[in-house]
Amino acid sequence: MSQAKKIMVTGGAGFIGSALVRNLIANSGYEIMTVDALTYAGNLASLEPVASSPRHQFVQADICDKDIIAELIKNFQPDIITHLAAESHVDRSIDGPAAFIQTNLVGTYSMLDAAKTYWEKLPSDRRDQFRFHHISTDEVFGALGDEGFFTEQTAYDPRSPYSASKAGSDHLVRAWYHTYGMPVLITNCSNNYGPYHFPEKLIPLMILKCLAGEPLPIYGKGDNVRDWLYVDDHVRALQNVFENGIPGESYMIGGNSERTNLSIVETICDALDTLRPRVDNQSYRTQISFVPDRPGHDFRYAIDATKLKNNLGWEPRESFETGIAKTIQWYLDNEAWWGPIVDGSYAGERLGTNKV
Ligand code: NAD
Ligand code: TDX
Repeated sequence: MSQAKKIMVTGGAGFIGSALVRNLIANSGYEIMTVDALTYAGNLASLEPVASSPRHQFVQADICDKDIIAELIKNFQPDIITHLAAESHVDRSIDGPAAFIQTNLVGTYSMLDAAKTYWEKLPSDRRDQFRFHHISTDEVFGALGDEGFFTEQTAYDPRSPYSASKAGSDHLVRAWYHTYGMPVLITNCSNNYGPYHFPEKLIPLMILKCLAGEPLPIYGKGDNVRDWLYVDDHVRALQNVFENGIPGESYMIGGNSERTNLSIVETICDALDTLRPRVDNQSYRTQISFVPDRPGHDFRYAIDATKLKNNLGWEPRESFETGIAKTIQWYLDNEAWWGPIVDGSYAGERLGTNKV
């Protein structure tokens, strides 16, 4: 019997990485090593469902530490590296860009360098099969107006410290393909949402602020648009790409679910009015509060995922309505996961004003 294929997942204690690990352990035969520094955004509780699996191991390590990463790769002998570790919150990048430059740029370089040293020494059949899959964002393409979509051909035009650092990391990954021939893949996805999402991002933040009876801070007029992708649809796309994608190519992943921020918050309020009515029977919409805009706020993101659909047969399964219903119910049922975050160092205060 042939050995199970091995995947190293960086950032696997984060929101998307942990969804990838949980899904792969539940639905495939892969053996997985999760590598994560456990920053404020990493949470071992998100890996609880796979904690007893003999096919999963967790290692706490910083991707910027090239020697440790090289050692981990050499010992584990992965067939695939999926690279998700990053600083991921735009607002934090406005207040403190340094960590974004360090992890997203220096850390990605460190991963590429360690992966190349390993890949070059593999026997030729395993060398050809090896994949380095870099997980990136649609934010590298800048902002859209009312019309149009991002495609694989869209020119890079990042505007925030976060998106600039992700754009730089994409360029590094592509350079390792063109210069050294390393078999890389890049995916650029839109805004994810779903269970285990750290409550500083729009959707989980609004759900928990509703429940806490706090104001719901909407930046500007709430008319900015995002294309929402349910996280389990995203991880199905990631598996499809690292199994079937063509090295050197990139793939856009989107949810076909454009919504204004205000409509997202109103949807959450209306759902909670039914599922968990306020004691005073007022609507949660009364908590909506318009606050000064995010500096440099990109107006609209929207993805054309035709390439992924036509070439690899992927489409999202969740509509926004089904995905948001599952997400809200998950937060109502899983205070054991978010309670310690809210009670801990994270205060849910406004970030991204460049005043901290
Ligand atoms: P997240 O912030 O929830 O998780 C990031 C994880 O990386 C955390 O577990 C953290 O501990 C870990 N990490 C951070 N710095 C590290 C370091 N130096 N060494 C090792 N581990 C480190 O992020 P996410 O939302 O799960 O995003 C995952 C990836 O997907 C990121 O690369 C992000 O840029 C990209 N992405 C996210 C979205 C989204 O909507 N969440 C959309 C597009 C792309
Ligand atoms: O309190 C808020 N009020 C508000 O109006 C917050 C936190 C956000 N917003 C707005 C800003 C954005 O237009 O909601 C929208 C979504 O904001 P975030 O959840 O912070 O996500 P965004 O900035 O769009 O970036 C996300 O999607 C792309 C992820 O955090 C990135 O990692 C990913 O690359």
